[in-house]
Amino acid sequence: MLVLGAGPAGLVLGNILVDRGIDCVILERAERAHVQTRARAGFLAANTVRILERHGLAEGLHRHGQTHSTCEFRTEDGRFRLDYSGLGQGERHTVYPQQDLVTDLLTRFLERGGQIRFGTEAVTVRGADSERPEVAVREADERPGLWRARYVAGCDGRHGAARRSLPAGTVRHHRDHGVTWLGLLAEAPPSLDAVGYAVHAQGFAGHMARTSEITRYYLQWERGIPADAWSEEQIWHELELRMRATEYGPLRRGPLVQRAVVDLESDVLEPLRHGALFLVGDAAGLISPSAAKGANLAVLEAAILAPALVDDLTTGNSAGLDSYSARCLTHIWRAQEFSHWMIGLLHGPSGTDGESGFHNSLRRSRLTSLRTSRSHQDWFAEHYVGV
Ligand code: RFL
Repeated sequence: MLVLGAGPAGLVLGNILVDRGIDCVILERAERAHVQTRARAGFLAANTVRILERHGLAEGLHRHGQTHSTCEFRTEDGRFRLDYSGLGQGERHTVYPQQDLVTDLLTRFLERGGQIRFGTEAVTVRGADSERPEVAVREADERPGLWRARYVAGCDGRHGAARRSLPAGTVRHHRDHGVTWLGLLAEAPPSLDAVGYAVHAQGFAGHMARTSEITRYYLQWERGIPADAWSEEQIWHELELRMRATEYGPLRRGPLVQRAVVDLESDVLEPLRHGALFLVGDAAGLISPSAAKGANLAVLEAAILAPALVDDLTTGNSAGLDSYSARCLTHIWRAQEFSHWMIGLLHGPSGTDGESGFHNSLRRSRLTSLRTSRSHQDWFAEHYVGV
């Protein structure tokens, strides 16, 4: 079995396969240090934690992660909080930085006897319609190489080799939401004990804890402007303005140690299986970070694919592989729907969404409904923390 990419998808898949005795090699383009320090997600859904527990992969997140269940909305009509542990299915998030999860998964994979080749870039997947597909690679020393396996899992993200190797006729549903965020990591403790969503005439601002010393902030950003265009002082000033710090308290400032411009885009590929090639995680579908679903979907899809591969490779039962694409697409589209709804909740009009007054009033009405309607809050909680 060949797995392309050592992100959450590839490492969860690799761990389950190796644990079940399947011979599995992960090919990873980056070096180990890079993979273990790439800061991205942090909010793990309750179901993600259950999956990781079931496969003996949750020790680190239980030891160092923090449970979290409150979000706060700050708008022109005041602020309100939702404690979603008392709503919907009564579930919580676990906050655990993605790079720490990836480090745990990698350590466990190697302990279980899995093989991983860092610095090895998959270039193309050939022969997916055969019983012996092959992956052409660029090895760490730049020399070309070739790997063969019964199956290939494309867990190599949106720009990976799996996507580039898909046959004609693969459908890619794509949406550019017309909104851009500046993602920031501050070396500063969280400023509030909740996820903060600020809706402001100047644009959206967000606050999300990562650890007791690191906080993620987001600032809605003009597309095309580079991440370093503003000074730290300008950024903190804008965050405080949009988060209404004069009314609700100052932000705890610290050096901004990471800045990344993220154009909010979504796509879904259909189908997710092409013969012996399977798409998993961001390679299967990209989801905007507005509802923190990407890493959770990646883990879920890997946990659906792994037992199906084990069944096929050990007993010849291919039913799980046959239904992989349809099963995952159901989850992916539900997450996309919620994520899309969140974008509408948090932003002003964009692109072709039409006249601003109409859109703004809709958004305000949506927020009022969320503040006042218990059934709307239950719906929100179920989708916000679930995948
Ligand atoms: P990854 O994590 O991108 O890993 C893919 C791996 O494949 C390697 N690779 C290749 N290897 C070999 N050959 C090639 N040709 C290759 N091309 C690429 C890469 O080096 C990498 O190691 O994909 P995966 O595993 O599918 O996991 C997806 C998640 O990483 C992603 O969805 C999340 O980070 C999205 N996301 C969030 N998701 C959440 O669930 N909760 C969050 O709070 C959250 N916050 C975020 C996020 C994404 C963000 N960005 C950067 C868009 C916050 C941000 C700012």
